[in-house]
Amino acid sequence: MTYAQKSELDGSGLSLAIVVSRFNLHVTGRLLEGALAAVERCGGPPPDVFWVPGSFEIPLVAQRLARSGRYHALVCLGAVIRHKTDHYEHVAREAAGGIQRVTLDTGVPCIFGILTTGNEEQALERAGGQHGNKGDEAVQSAIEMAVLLRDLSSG
Ligand code: INI
Repeated sequence: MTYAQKSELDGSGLSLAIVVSRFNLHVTGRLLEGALAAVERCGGPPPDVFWVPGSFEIPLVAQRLARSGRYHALVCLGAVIRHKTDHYEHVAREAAGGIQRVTLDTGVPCIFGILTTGNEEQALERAGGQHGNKGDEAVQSAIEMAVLLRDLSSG
């Protein structure tokens, strides 16, 4: 069994799309920056970027893009932050479930790069702060999955 180190990830020849939520833009903009930097570092072509109003809307656009056949993997970015009501719970649950459903229905890996945090500080810590950048990590997962599925198809 081999385990590819992150530095070995090779994004060349992979077509990626990023679906990113405008809600909590001060966080999601940083996730997108991290994601774009990761694609470039891994040698991938610039991904197509699609903005949606909120994380709840991500699965529908991901479904359309996955069905298009144009992409090896999708990266879904958002920031769901807890507030006083339970609205947060519904958005987070439906976004996660919808993204996984698109993955399993289409066979195109859709990476869950949506932060779900108890407050804004925790979100910023994971969007280029002391806990790294989950946008960057999401791209690494997307490339790893795209390469794995390509290898499985050719084997
Ligand atoms: N969308 C988010 O991406 N993050 C949130 O924290 C959030 N909260 O908490 O309300 C949020 N709501 C909007 C939602 O995604 C939809 O855009 C909206 O409900 C319209 O369908």
